[in-house]
Amino acid sequence: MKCRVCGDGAVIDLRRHNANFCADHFVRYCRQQVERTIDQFEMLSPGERPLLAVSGGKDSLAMWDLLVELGYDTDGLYVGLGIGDYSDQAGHYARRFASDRGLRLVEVDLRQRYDYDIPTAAATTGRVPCSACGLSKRHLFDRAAVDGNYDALVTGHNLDDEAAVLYGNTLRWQVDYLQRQRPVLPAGRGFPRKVKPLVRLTERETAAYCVLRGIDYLVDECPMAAGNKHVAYKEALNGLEVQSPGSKTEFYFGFLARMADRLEDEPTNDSSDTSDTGARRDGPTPCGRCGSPCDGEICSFCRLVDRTAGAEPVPVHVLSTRAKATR
Ligand code: Q46
Ligand code: ZN
Ligand code: ZN
Repeated sequence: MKCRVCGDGAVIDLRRHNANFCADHFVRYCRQQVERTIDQFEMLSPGERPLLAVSGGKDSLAMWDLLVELGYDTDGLYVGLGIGDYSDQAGHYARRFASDRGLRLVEVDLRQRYDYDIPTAAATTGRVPCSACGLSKRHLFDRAAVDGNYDALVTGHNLDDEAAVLYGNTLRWQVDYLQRQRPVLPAGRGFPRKVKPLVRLTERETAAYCVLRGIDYLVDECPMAAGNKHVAYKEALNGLEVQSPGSKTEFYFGFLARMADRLEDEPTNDSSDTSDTGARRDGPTPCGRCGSPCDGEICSFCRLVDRTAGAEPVPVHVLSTRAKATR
């Protein structure tokens, strides 16, 4: 197996591109893919200062490394979700990455700052853990990006993530979600610009990038993700990809090129759900409690805090066992 560029021994084969790369040229390929995505979708301009949502996993740490390599002065934001050992380890990887490279990592710990954690919020409110988690993260990331005067909020969603979300939204014809499924959402109405520069790289590629760049990341999956529908969608798409390499790219980028604009003026099924699926944003009224944009008087984050803060902490294993049993 030889590198397509230099002919040296290759370390990775990318069937969807019908190409193999040596370590050097694979790293360059990743940078080029991210650079191309940033340019094509006008995500960031030279000199802009982004805030990156950091989880301690391969995607967000690869994203951080790539942004810094491309010259963006990028700070990270880590939210401590209180998901037992998983969160402890995630925080450790995020902190180590930042301190080894002299980068600035801002931290918000849900338990310390708001007196709740994700397992307890899910148990108290009856929400699916990922829904309580997505709502919390979205609120805190948006807030930090706006309050910190960052030019954009960056997330490390990769091609597998976006194709799986698209698959789920298409299965249910969630037009309102599909309308918002773009790699760039412009700033406005109190929200920051949101960008996803990693959408041309797959999970396998970001993992390989981390290994080749010497980036240590949390390999374990979140215990709350067991049975998550997105895991099933990813598996389905992986099956297709084996049969027909390039399917995920065609599905996602084909949607952006040929369908996203057409859906713009479609009437929606107007769900006010803000689960982590690309749902619409709340309306423009400032929340009476925290000032964030929201539909009613109090935003969904403040309502979540009201319902769960101070509740008896629920251990992770109770929730993850319950989630597996009910899915
Ligand atoms: S951390 Fe949170 Fe993910 Fe865990 S609870 Fe679900 S959403 S799976 S990215
Ligand atoms: Zn090479
Ligand atoms: Zn609020």
